[in-house]
Amino acid sequence: MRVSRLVTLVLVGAAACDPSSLAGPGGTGGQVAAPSNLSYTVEPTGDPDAPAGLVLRWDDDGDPDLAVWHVYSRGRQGDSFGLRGSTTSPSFHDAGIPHLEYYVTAESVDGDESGPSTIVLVDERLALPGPVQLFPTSLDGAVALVWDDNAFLADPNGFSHYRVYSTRYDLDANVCLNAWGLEGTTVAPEFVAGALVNGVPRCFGISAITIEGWESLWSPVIHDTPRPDARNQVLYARQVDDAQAGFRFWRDSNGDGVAQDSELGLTGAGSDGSMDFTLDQSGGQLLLVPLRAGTGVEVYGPGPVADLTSIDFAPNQTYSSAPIQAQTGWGYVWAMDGGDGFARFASLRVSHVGRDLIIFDWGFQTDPGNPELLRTGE
Ligand SMILES: [Ca+2]
Repeated sequence: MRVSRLVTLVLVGAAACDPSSLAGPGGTGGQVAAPSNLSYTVEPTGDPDAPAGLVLRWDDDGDPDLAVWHVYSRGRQGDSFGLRGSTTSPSFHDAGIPHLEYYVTAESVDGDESGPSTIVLVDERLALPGPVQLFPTSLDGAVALVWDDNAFLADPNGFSHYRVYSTRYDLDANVCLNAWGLEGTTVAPEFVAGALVNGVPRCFGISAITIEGWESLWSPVIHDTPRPDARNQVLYARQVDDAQAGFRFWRDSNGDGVAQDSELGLTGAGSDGSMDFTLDQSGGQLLLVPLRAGTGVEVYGPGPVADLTSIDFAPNQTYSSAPIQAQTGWGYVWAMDGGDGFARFASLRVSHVGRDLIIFDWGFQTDPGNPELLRTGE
């Protein structure tokens, strides 16, 4: 067996790269058909030049005469193909830097080898461009990341997903420590890295992955520090994560009529009718939807506002319970039932509208009936 394989490799080496001229010991006929639908997936590591390996897959035609498949590869065009391995599974894991080209043959129980499958070219040129810009937003115990979707736009059919990496940041040395780990993956160009410790800075970088597994260069690496704040509140659309889709400015849990810190800025389920509002995906927009009886909202002013503190006063008007579109940079004023015969007013400025979530700043006037909104909910 070993002798016949060596003879085969010599013949293959003389046969250049035309698949029809590649054959096993049994020639191109054989008792079993050549494998079909050979494809590959690269295993990304974070380093575009050093994938962890590659997985080949092909169809199992169920032929009872089939004994084993043989995988052949070569590292460069012009080299001869060599046997990379044999397997009884219709897949093959090749660890390390992948070779350039692969094909597979089938061998029958009688030792007859089929002709070759088509050759797959493992082409790192399929890799997408890295995201050109990455923007962090400090959150309470988390960091929200948004980046340019240029990798997806470069090849929507070849794009698979993004990988988000993070590591510790050394504030004194102003460097990201070399202990990068995978934070998560996402299809949308946005990600919230959660369960972070407030006051501890972290570095982040993003790569784009093709459907073959090719990894792009990274986005610029940035660092950010999560911190407790009444700004940069994240709310998800209820269709995406109902448990984090509801927001209530103030809930007087202890019934004393006073707004303690722990009663302010509460997130909960978007399906919970006691929340002030939820976020709803509708027709490609994200809508702020008042929930609780007595809660209404109106846009503040004729256009975007520079900051939350630009919303300094709740206009004397009717506040509608109708849904209203969340738009980046725009301000919103809320009126709510304080439960004591007086209204409560709140301000909200949307700083980011994504596909599945919004980020916003908010302020809440704790003084019953007072429409002054400059004081934030911190
Ligand atoms: Ca209270």
